[in-house]
Amino acid sequence: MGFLDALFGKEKKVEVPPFYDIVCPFCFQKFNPEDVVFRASHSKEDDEEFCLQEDETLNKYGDRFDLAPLPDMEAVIDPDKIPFEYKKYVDGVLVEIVDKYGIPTRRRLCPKCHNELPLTAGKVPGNIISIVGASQVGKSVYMTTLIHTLQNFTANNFDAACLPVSVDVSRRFRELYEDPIYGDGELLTSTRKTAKQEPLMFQFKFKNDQKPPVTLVFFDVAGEGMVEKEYMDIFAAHIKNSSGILFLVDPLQMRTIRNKISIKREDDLGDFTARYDEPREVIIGMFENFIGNEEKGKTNIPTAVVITKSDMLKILSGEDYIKENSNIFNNVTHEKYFNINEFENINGEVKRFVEKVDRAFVDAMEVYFSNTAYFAVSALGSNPIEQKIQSTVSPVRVDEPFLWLLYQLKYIEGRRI
Ligand SMILES: Nc1nc2c(ncn2[C@@H]2O[C@H](COP(=O)(O)OP(=O)(O)OP(=O)(O)O)[C@@H](O)[C@H]2O)c(=O)[nH]1
Ligand SMILES: [Mg+2]
Ligand SMILES: [Zn+2]
Repeated sequence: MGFLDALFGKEKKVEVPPFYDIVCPFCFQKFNPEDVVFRASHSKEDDEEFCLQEDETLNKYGDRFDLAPLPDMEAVIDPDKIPFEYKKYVDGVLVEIVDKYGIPTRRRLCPKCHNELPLTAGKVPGNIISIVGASQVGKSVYMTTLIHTLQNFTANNFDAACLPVSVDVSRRFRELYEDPIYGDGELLTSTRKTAKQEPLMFQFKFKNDQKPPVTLVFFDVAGEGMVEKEYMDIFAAHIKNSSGILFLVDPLQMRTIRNKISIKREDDLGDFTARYDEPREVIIGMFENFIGNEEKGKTNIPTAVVITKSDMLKILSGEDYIKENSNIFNNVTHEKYFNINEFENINGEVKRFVEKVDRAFVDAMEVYFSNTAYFAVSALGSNPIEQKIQSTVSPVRVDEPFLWLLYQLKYIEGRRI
């Protein structure tokens, strides 16, 4: 045993912090678990403090999404007013209080917006993964196939399980995303800016208890809002408090590629995005709203640049852009470890491709993001015709950028295989 080992004890225990800061998955403000407030679990008509009442804070939150005010509800209790012996802590986190009527409540609310927090908030590290990108780049479809793949394949490949945090999340994911795409072969309508954005939360839990679980918060933003100041005011907080960013770029939205593909397609029937914003505008929108305020005007949040709809690039193979036998078109499975050789190949190839077709975009990425890597995915595996998926959904490389983020966040190990 070496001198240092002897001094510090060989098995140096990793200190687990007693709690984690909570980032509210609704309004994205960050706070200490001690600062939560509670919703009473009952009401008393003759008590002004405990009668059913309007929750102005919660209504103000709903207002941003044009939601009608909610009916009167149970009182909000500030735990500061509760004596210590009436508070219950689990793993260092305040989880329950008993009110003056002796009735307990476990409904923890965000102090800033009064939405109810998930059970795990503050107990395990929460990681918001933001999916950003211009209008119609494929954010909603990608999120759907990514979550589907994580639940059905990836989790198992990494000795983990990926489960929705609540029955409500499970139902919403199935009804709004999974069933239309996997069941009916229908595409989704463009995500509306004004619709209330409820995050989809999943728990990625390793079978090895020593590894902390990861709470993943997916947020499906509306692309049309990404370049608008007002919309970004709300979402800047969310992106800023993310642990990782998936920055989606549609090759069909890059001018050079767009022209090439539209000539080559001739009378192919497949869908072709009509609306498009240059991906650089999304960076500028993000810069104005949060990156500009970061140290040195740069963000160090790991950011995966993900080229979507890679199936469309097949049309270009033969050109000097992409070879027919390119890695981009082959699905790969990362198992147990993040495969670093495979990663380096794809990162190099995709980055060279983007440099060729949109040098200015790569330059902008380099100026504002300090930790990036490049990927290419096809969420569907083929091009839909008239908003209908033609064959079974067969995603290509969809979980790779996500696994790179987990690797960057040190949840999984990387190996040269
Ligand atoms: N060829 C091909 N087309 C795709 C793929 N994924 C998405 N698309 C096409 O892109 C369109 C837009 O996808 P969405 O996921 O709805 O795009 P979005 O980024 O959520 O768009 P907004 O909600 O408007 O911001 C779909 O209707 C499909 O036509 C893919 O993997 N391959
Ligand atoms: Mg969408
Ligand atoms: Zn909140």
